[in-house]
Amino acid sequence: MPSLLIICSITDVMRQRLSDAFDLHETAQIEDMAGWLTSHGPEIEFVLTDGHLGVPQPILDALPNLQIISSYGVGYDAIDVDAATRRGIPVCHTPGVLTDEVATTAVMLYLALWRNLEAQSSLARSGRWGNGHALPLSRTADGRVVGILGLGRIGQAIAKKLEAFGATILYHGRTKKDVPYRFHSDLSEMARACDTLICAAPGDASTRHLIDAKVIEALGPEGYLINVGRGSTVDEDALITALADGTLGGAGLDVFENEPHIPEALRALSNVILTPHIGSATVETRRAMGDLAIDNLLAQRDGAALLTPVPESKAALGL
Ligand code: A2R
Repeated sequence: MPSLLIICSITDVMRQRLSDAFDLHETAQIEDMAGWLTSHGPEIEFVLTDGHLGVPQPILDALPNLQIISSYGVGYDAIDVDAATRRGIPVCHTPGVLTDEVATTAVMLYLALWRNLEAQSSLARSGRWGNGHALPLSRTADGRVVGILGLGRIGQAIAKKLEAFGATILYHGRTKKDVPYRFHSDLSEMARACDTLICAAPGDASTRHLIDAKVIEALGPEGYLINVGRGSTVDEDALITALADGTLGGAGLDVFENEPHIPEALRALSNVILTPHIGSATVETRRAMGDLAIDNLLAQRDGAALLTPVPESKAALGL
């Protein structure tokens, strides 16, 4: 059987399916990675990873016979697609199958922020309810103006779900789309016009710190920021300063600049909801993502057309 190097953590269902088709090698179980690569690197033709771990350069360099990198996620900023392309290696990802789940995560953070869910839940759990303890009224989540940065698959699914809450949708991106929402070519201007700014854009050089101090200030003391895209899109230091001094009302964050590290100063704030990058993390969606990531590996093994190569591989390698 062909050899597969697994860099990310996988579910038992995935391991079962993979072991029927490949000889599995998992980096988590290899003690001396450099030594192992020297002796086994040339055997590896297939790599499975995720959007967070990518393929570290020393590993990529030590796999001279690599045929494909299949990533278990939609974002692929941690993978050097250019380096892979130069060697004719396609990179595949799992777009579409996680769209609704990540959008639901954004809506969950949206509702939790506006209705002050974390503090209300803590009060209920504390046993102090009814003894004169009550929190100030929250603000309504209905009828808000929501600005979406990155109206792609996930951004559009968020817009659809928030329509049920009577939201007016604005969006900012590189291109104006044929959608019934108002386009803003200027992100700060959109931030000034909305109550909640939701980021669903990918992490790359073009989006790095796009949400900076100026955008955060434009969102304002009554505004909320939600990020389900990539941590690198937000200037985290500027965000922490603005949340601490009241320049920004609050934030719901599922992604961070230096995962899994979340700065202590951010964790200490009471006007934030923080989740550990769980956008797609449900049994059903992870199963669909795992299946698609494996189907891409099997297509490569069988010489069939790849199902979901990333756009850059598709264009450069004519897939
Ligand atoms: O190319 P456009 O105009 O459609 O905009 C894309 C937008 N985008 C940007 N917007 C503003 N400034 C940029 N520099 C920029 N670069 C990209 O992000 C597009 O509307 C959106 C991405 O949509 P999709 O490619 O359909 O990706 P999907 O499946 O919605 O996932 C988005 C990201 C992933 O890359 C992960 O980082 C995360 O959500 O899970």
